Amino acid sequence: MFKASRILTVLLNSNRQFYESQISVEHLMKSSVLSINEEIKHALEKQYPIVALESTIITHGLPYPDNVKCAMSVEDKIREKGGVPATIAIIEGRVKVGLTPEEIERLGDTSKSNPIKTSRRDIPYVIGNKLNGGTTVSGTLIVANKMGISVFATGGIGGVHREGEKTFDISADLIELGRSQVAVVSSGVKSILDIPKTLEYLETQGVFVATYGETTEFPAFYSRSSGCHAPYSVSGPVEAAKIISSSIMLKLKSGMLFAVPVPEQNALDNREIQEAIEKALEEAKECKIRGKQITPFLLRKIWEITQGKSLHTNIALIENNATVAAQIAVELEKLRK
Ligand code: PSU
Ligand code: MN
Repeated sequence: MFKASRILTVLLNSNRQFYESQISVEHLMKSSVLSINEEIKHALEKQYPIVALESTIITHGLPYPDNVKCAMSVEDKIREKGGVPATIAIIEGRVKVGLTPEEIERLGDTSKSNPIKTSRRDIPYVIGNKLNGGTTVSGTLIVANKMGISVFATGGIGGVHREGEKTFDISADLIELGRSQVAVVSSGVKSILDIPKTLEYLETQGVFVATYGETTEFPAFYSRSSGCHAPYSVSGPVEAAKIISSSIMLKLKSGMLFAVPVPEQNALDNREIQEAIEKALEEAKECKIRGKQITPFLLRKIWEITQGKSLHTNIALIENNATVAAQIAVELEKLRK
């Protein structure tokens, strides 16, 4: 009896958390900084399995028009599995949850939209000046968390950069993951970063990290192996959903990272990609590229060096992560009902 009432209290609290986030969202909407499209509003109300998507991939990660094509195909992958995609971006100073195809096209044509790569610290500037912003993983996590969206798909998250101990270049993604009740599905982090330090930092921030599938080897984005191991490995969407649900019930309020290796047929040869990365890093050093410019710079260089191969792999892994995220979101909603 005692046990049952305790469980009920926990359940009520987790429901309350959902309503609390709704109340603050209503407040935000009145202030006109937030705009949720009708499909997402309906999905939130009905508790459909929503998957959040970031938009820096569109504005700074991939070149136009591949970026637009990719953003659309990723949404399709989510729908195919019964999920509802919510691409998040800032358009003319309003945070948009769920973009129309026209909005994706307009934002993606970056020579016209002039988007700002938007992490937490950039949000007030972009909104205050009514600009366009591609939200990074950290920027998107803030919005998804406020909306009560529990699953989020992307390609790769930011991390601790190589020589981070000297430069202090640690992505805001890691800190935001530590304080958002959202599960991110990604292909790990790129080996342009320091993967062991990134994993250590995630542990410090209290982020649950697991690989998805048979292995515990943490994937390195373009390739399936990094030589580093994640603390856990989950077998599939049902297990992932149970773990996410436990975190929500306990109101841990910290994020989770499910690292999905790029599908075998799309993986790049480890040596080839390492060479491309080394070359790109050298060029970045020569050109004195720093701060928020470094990730987009390296992505572009690697794409040039591999003659477009890395771009193909990048798109394939995002699509695959979207499929996995939708499957997890579907299982999670089953547990909530
Ligand atoms: N990794 C990619 N493609 C990307 C990014 C990372 O393979 O587009 C973007 C994501 O939006 C991520 C951001 O959140 O870069 C991290 O940037 P920084 O390292 O400046 O925090
Ligand atoms: Mn940085």
